Amino acid sequence: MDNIYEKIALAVLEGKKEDTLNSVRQGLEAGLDPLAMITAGLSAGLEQVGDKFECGEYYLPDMMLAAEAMSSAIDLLEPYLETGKTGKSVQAGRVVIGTVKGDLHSIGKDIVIMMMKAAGMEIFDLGVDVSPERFIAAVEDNRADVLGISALMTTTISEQKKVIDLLSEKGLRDRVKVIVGGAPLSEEWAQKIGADAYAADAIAGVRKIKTMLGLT
Ligand code: B12
Repeated sequence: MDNIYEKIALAVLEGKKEDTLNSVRQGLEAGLDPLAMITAGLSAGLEQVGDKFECGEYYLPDMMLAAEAMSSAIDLLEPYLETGKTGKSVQAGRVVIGTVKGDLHSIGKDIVIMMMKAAGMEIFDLGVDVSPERFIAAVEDNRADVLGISALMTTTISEQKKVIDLLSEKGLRDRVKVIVGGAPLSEEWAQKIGADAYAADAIAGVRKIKTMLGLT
């Protein structure tokens, strides 16, 4: 079974979409947990892609191919996750979520969204490259309980602070819980910018939201 995770990771690393999809299908047939395929297979492969990009072994097109392979596999897995986890959907919070301005990374956010939906939360996905003003307008318009802010680059995480500062400026800070996420972040960063919570991954994110909303 470990072998399938390795095959999935390798297919992502090599940017081979069809191989990735075939290995994931194989995993489903073998009864592997879809979430484990995401974490131990797809994400593990993408992590290595990031490392290779950082040391100059991979270029942008390599990273794009890997991202495309991963996104297709996530689309394939989504229905299995949603039905597998909760069965009946229970409303458990209204969440506005997006990736900050200047940042086009969507994969992590989309996994978080999938897990939130599986937990019965209502999601308002703003996509990527979202300005502070759009975040704030969406919080107001959708009467959000929670605002999720994703940022994947050291050069864009400061945008998270801008969103939280604007919330305070508009007098909305007490109305909504803010959770931040993204690979370069830390608990310390979240505290420094005045977020209510930080989560290192999608599962922790859902757990923290439930705790913040008093649902557990
Ligand atoms: C795939 C990828 C891309 C794809 C993105 C495709 C897409 N649709 O998302 C493409 C090819 C477009 C891309 C472009 C670029 N990228 Co890029 N990319 C990556 C890569 C390899 C993987 C990111 C990813 O999807 N990880 C997998 C997911 C599952 O993990 P995750 O995003 O961390 O999300 C999890 C948690 O963080 C958390 N989480 C995330 N968000 C949130 C939000 C909330 C609310 C919560 C609770 C939790 C949470 O939960 C998620 C699931 O568990 C990373 C390397 C890395 N190790 O991160 C580089 C990386 C982020 N990219 C990098 C760079 C430099 C770029 C470019 C500037 C390259 C260039 N020269 O153009 C551009 C920037 C474009 C832009 N303006 O945004 C650098 C950033 C360096 C830095 N400054 O910090 C990295 C770190 C690579 C590296 N090692 O150098 N990239």
